[in-house]
Amino acid sequence: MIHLLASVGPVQELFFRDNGQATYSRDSDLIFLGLFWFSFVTFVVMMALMIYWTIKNRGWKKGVRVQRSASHNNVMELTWTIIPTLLVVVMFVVGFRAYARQVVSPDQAINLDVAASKWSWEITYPNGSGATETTAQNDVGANAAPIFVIPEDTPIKLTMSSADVIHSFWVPDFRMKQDVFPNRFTTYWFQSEKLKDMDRDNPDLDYPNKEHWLFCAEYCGDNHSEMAGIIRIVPREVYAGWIREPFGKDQTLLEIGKTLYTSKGCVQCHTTDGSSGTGPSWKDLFGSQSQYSNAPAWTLDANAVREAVYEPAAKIRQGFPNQMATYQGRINDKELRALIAYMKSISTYTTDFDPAQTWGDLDPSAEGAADGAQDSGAEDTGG
Ligand SMILES: [Cu+2]
Repeated sequence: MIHLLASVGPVQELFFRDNGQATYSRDSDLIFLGLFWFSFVTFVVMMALMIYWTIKNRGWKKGVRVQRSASHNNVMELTWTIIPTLLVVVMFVVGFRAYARQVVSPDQAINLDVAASKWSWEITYPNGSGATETTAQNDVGANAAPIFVIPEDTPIKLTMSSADVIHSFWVPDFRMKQDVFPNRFTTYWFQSEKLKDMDRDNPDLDYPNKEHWLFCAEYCGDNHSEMAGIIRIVPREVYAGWIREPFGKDQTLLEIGKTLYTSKGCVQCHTTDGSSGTGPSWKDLFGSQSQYSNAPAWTLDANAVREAVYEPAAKIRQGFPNQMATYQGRINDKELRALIAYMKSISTYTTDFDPAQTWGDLDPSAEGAADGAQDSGAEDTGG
């Protein structure tokens, strides 16, 4: 009935405006606006009747005797019990069905892992890659936000966990948020929309695309308001191509390191201009002599960086808290090398930095690995 009403153009425009993007954002909008307008109309009618009867039956007319009010009326009492009960049952059924659609993901959904940490979002794809692109610097507060590509018209299931405190995955366009906890998985699914040819949220891309902002909806510390990302819906063949080759072979390690610095969340604690942050600045860090509060001094070489990334508590830099979570399983070897290239490029203690080294240079015999990624990519986008 509600759906039938909502399909009439002007009625939809006035009462069921639908700006959502996920399959069930329509449910949410229908229920919210349906209840809103139902309450609005009920309120106006009841207030009008009350005022009318108050005036009509006022008891202070001179010479008119005030009537006793009725003490009991079975028909009326049954009516005002049964009708509201039925209305509440309808609200429950409609709401519960929409809720069930939100929480139960379809079997054929693509599974993606989401890791939240102070203060960034990471999505890990079936090929092991994360975001390979970010928004412009200063787009969200002082920082850039990672861009996550998602194939169009596909159910996507996110399995989420947090490395530190409670965060909340919130995409306003999808009308849903879900808390993300440490030591426990929560899930979230959405159906990406079908793209129309004229969809160009990002006009710089030469293919249709839709972009949805992702935020953290659970206050989680200093940079909570900058914990954002973009869900970019792209055509399936674009997604398949990206899964095959997340970073271009010709991209330099330096370029990729800069992207990863933001997309992996390093930017939230480490500056690159020497100013202080939660962790030491990367400016002039690589190759420098480091002082630790729980270990002897050490020259910060590639292995020291690796240890700091995968086992951050092993050596705590003097003057800094033991706050970093491990990036084991979240940054792979190649990505680490790209990050090191970036660190080298901004350190005066570096002697062996080659700015021309490319992603493809890292493994010249990558044929086998690339084929593997292609297989899993094709499998996952086929449905
Ligand atoms: Cu958060």
